[in-house]
Amino acid sequence: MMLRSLAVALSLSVLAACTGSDTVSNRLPPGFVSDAAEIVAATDWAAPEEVRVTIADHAFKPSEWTFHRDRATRLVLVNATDSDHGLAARQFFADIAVESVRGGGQTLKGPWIESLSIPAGQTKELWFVPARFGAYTFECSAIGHPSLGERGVIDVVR
Ligand SMILES: [Cu+2]
Repeated sequence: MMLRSLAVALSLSVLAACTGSDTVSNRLPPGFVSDAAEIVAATDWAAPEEVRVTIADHAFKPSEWTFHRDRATRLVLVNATDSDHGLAARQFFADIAVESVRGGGQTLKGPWIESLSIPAGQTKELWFVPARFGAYTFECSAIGHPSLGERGVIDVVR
């Protein structure tokens, strides 16, 4: 019994480590949009296009997201579950210019993001500009969640 509790506690801490932080960088990660700061500065943030997504029942709803290149965008991620989730989308992150990540009582300024957490019951907002056209995949960064169906696709179009 003791061993079983220990194993559960360990696996929970591993999950927390994988989804528990936002990594916003002000130093260019390899392959990311190099002029992201300039793009953010030149963009009007008064009325960003909003895409709203809810995480529930082991899924992102909707799971197909369409964004418009060069448009100020606000991706609202609502975690309607009592567990932690995260957005893993490395190639998509490489192709956007990030204004900020908002939620949990704080605002993290970009211009580059490498990981995004959506803790239990919280709402996170990613304010960004898609800087390249592309078709991408994304998935939850919590271990085991993608295989339960927590994944999807992103298109950046004209
Ligand atoms: Cu998840």
